[in-house]
Amino acid sequence: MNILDQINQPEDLSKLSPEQLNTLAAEVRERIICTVASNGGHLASNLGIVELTLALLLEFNFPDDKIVFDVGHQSYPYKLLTGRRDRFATLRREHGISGFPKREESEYDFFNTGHSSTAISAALGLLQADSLHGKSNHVLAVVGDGALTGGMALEAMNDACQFPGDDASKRLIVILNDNQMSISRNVGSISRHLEKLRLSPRYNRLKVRVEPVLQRLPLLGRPLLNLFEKTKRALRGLARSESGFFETMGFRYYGPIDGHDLPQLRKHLRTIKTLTGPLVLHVITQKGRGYNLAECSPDIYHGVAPFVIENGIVPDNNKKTPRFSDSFGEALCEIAAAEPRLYALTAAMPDGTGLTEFARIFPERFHDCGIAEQHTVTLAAGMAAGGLKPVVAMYATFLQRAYDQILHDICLQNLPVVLAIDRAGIVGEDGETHQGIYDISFLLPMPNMPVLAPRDSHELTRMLAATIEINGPAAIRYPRGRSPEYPELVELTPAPAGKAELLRTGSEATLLSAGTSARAALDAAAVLENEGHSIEVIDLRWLKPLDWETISASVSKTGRVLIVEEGVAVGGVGSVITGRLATEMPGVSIANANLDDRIHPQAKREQILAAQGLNAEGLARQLRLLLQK
Ligand SMILES: Cc1ncc(C[n+]2csc(CCOP(=O)(O)OP(=O)(O)O)c2C)c(N)n1
Repeated sequence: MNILDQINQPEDLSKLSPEQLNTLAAEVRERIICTVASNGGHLASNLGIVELTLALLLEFNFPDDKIVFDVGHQSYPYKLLTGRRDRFATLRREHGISGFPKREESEYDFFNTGHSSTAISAALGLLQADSLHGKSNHVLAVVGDGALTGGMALEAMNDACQFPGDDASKRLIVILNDNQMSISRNVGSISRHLEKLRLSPRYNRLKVRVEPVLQRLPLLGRPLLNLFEKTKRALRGLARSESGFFETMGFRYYGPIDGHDLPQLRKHLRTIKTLTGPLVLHVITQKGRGYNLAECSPDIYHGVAPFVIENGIVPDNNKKTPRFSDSFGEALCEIAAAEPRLYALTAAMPDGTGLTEFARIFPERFHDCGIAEQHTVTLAAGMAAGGLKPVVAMYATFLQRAYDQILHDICLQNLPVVLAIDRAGIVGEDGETHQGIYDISFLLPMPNMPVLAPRDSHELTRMLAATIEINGPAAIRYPRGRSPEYPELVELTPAPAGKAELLRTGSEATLLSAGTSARAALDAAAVLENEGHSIEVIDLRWLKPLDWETISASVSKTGRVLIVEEGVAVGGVGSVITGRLATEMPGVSIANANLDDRIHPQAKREQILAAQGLNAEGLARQLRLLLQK
């Protein structure tokens, strides 16, 4: 039996020799590569954190001590070694092990994460609670160099030193897992500062050896004590000049140390455990370590779909239509060639949002702000106020961070910023922290903000051009993955901006669909036609302002309406239309197909849509019920 299969809890690690621990590290990597190759998931970050995870589990006493993984996408080795090995093959599957920390999954998970830069705040909260409960354990926050660029991490560091009696923050240990990468290369002055620290480790190595001695000073005689006090002050002064950022924020800084040298890691962790914090241990790791392809291209193997281990290729059987992100990127390049005021922004997701090519062609009109969604949105507003036409490309789930900035900085000033909202709708295996299902509900109440949803990539291209013409804000939401196809609509002339579009005529019920739900809507209408019914299908296109003329004309003809959207029920376009029909056209039979007001955990996108009745069969079911009214 291999070693990994004998590790049922962290205590089992302490029985292993250094050689066995090295073998175990290799086995952990192999298990992660095999599982991610079959289920998809975050690969490179997990391969980079194996030795660090082993060291933390060996030197701290979880669950008495606690740990919070920032973002949480690097918690696979921790999961494998904290009693979840047997279920690890279910990673990211329906009812399986989550790809992120989950309190409901294990007593070793202390705080759920998924969005970046929350770990230090959460760790401080856990510490404060433990202090008030009379406990004196440590709480660790494992934070990547990318996550450290997020405003929340900096707010938490700023706050850490002012807890009552300073007791809680004294036991706060931030493990800075520096692999020099966010998803893409890390950006900004913090990243540059870390690079300086990596290049000048000499003094800090000395410090980690000297500090524990200095902390025992009161045991020494007075003259020696004074001498050591002076030395200590001098050392601290030097520390400030070299590791200035962290020391200025009130943290003791140690490192940088090699994150793949397990004995060294353990030695440093043993030392810092005896010191009073808050402190930062700067650990250098290599993203993708142990899988050559991921070492060479850590960005590509940050998050991957199932792939072939031998060559890294992701089989894709459905290359017929483009990915929405790619269509967006291509369309933006075309528009930018003719519109010199156009400027593209992203918050650490240039590849995911399809902006890589734009950044290459128009480097002077592209900016990656790092993991800083709030700043990105307000920066765009500032650019718009200065006469530019900024387009912010962001995943729906991360745009949630910038709610107030959209309202306060864009909408209230009616500034021409286009929000290109990628991964809108169900994302699937990343689970509840990443579902992009709230954007319709939080954007519809925003004054001045049109909200558009293309049914395919051609529509996305047209809508992008239309919104850039608007002299005010606009949001376009489109889902993850490839565009659906509509062979039955090839003859259709594109509708003008602001208009809904009749996709199929019918007389017994109207199916109003938002975005790519049009595909399932047309399929459901075809099913019902086979059963002898006549269903009208209208693509709303603009969820705000609504094309009420087209909607009301159809509904007054059919007397029945089913409204479909891939978003939560509360505050969605269905609720807006339902409310208006109730007052303006009483007597109409109304049904809604959308997402229940509850958490939607991980599963394949198609599984979740089917469970929520948002596929063709589900809509056909709802239509049959509606036709009985
Ligand atoms: C608020 C927010 N924005 C964007 C992301 C997407 N995201 C996931 S991991 C990641 C990079 C994190 O970099 P780092 O903290 O250095 O960890 P690494 O992946 O390098 O291990 C990003 C941008 C996110 N999870 N949360």
